[in-house]
Amino acid sequence: MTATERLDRFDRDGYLVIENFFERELMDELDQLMRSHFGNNPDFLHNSEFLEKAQTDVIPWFPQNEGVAAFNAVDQNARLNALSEEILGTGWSSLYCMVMYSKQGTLGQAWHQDCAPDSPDIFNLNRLVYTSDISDDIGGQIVVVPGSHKNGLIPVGDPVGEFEQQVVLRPCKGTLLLLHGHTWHRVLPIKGANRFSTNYRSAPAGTPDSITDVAVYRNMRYQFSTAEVIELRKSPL
Ligand SMILES: O=C(O)CCC(=O)C(=O)O
Ligand SMILES: [Fe+2]
Repeated sequence: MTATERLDRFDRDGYLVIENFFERELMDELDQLMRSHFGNNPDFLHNSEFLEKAQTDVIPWFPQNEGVAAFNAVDQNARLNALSEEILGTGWSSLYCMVMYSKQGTLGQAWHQDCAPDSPDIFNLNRLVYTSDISDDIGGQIVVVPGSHKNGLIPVGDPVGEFEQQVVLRPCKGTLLLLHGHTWHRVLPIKGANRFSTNYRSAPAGTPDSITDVAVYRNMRYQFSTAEVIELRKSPL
């Protein structure tokens, strides 16, 4: 795919999947680090209100804040940075790296937008890295609604209901998923094994660092820094 084709597709769909983007050796190394980190029986960091309302079972880890240098190999990858610049333009910045762990048997993640689509030009770009295969046996597939980054707020409704136009993605080990922060997305329940994904969030020049502090779910807006539901969303009926 040429740079123009990649950009057109990202602009049309609000996401772009590139298989075999990362070397298997690096994926193995990061996968090992995550498994040993979460092996020590992690505590759940979100409060139970979040768990209950968001129907989201994820334990985050920010390895770069703990100086785990192996994770720098992804955000120092020249090809990833060139691709990020194609989408975000000059002066873009890297926000943080977050590993997400979901235990076998948990709910996955309800539909959401990573940031509010209040203005079309203010958004984050997720750069998701999969260090092991996501398959139908294991579950944890990521579901997106193509083009929804241009459709404003995700409608109020069933947090885990289906959209007619949804597309189910099953990223393999080494896949890069670029996902616009306004795109409607969710993660299906985790059945066969523990699930890991790693997100290197980024944003265009001039975007506030707090861009991903408030996510929009179909039943609420949730602020992570204060662990608060800041708006309950209800249908007007
Ligand atoms: O883990 C995934 O595949 C997607 C997670 C997600 O929703 C996100 O990183 O914003
Ligand atoms: Fe998300």
